[in-house]
Amino acid sequence: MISLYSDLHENHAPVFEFFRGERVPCFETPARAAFVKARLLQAGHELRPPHVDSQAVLNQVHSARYLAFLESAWSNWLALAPGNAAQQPFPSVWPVRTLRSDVEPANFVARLGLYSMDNGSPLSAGTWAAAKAGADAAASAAALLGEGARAVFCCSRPPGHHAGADFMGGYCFLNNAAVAAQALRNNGLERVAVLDVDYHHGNGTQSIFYDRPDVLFVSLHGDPRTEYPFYLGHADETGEGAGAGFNLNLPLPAGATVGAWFHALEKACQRITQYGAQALVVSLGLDTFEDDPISTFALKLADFRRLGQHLTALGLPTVFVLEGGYAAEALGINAVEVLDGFEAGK
Ligand code: SP5
Ligand code: ZN
Repeated sequence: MISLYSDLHENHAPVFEFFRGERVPCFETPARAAFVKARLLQAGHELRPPHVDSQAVLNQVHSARYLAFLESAWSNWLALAPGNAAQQPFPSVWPVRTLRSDVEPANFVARLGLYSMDNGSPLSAGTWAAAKAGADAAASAAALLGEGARAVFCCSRPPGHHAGADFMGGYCFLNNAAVAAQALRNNGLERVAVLDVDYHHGNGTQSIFYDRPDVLFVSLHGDPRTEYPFYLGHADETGEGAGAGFNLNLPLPAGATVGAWFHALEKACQRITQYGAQALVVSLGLDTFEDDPISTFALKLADFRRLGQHLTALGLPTVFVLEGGYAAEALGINAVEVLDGFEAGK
């Protein structure tokens, strides 16, 4: 399987996040993708750089003002104070309910809050370049499928599935899975399915396609009553308008068994088959792993191979996009196990 990889991800190096009011080391690190890259090479996978500019597709899935903000954010932050290069900015105020989000403030931190769902996605010097390289990988993967590839893996970070049309969050800035799905649509496929198996609900991807029947979004994840992102991902979210019936959430309680997880996966796969998807985008989060430091599911190495086998049985051209997974050393082994399970079939 071809894997797409760019060193530019290293330039997005978040230092801290917040946990219960304390600054703690950020779980989303450059080492994550380095471990995956190393394991891909060790297992004999071919690595290529992204070769397609995603800008036109980004303009379809994200708002113009959000993209303009994100691209200029670091230079605007540096312009605020001479010492800012050594600090990473966090938002501290958000336009929740009754407050206006249509008027963009001039104040940088106020704009950061306008375009953020949490204070857990620190910006760094290379955030735009890293995120753009990930989006380019997603667009490149779609192009390779158009040329006949059976499957392509985007070994990219930061992840993307929490990023909505006009906001960042959950370590995510640009929604790579949405870029892949939209690029496949642009290539002429009529029905594309996104299957999100990250521990956390893919709120950004869901919201981008919520009113559209041409991209089915299916997600299995920790129940948002107790798990991040908390404010989306319930079973009663089924789509709206023309998209009614084209969104399927399969939340599982924190601590759910591996058996329950695979039962939900089977339901997800049945829905994708019934939909008649012509291609599949997998938001491949591996934070369902038993040793993940921020999650509560219990998948083991062999379960990731089994996941790959279930996905290949769908018989669809498939783009895999790396999302979460914070047991960094195991991440590469687990990710490649999914890909090898997919390639080996049943
Ligand atoms: C892409 C992705 O997986 N994003 C996840 C973002 C989660 N952010 C909130 C993390 C909360 C961490 N809680 C730490 C619990 C440690 N016991
Ligand atoms: Zn996650």
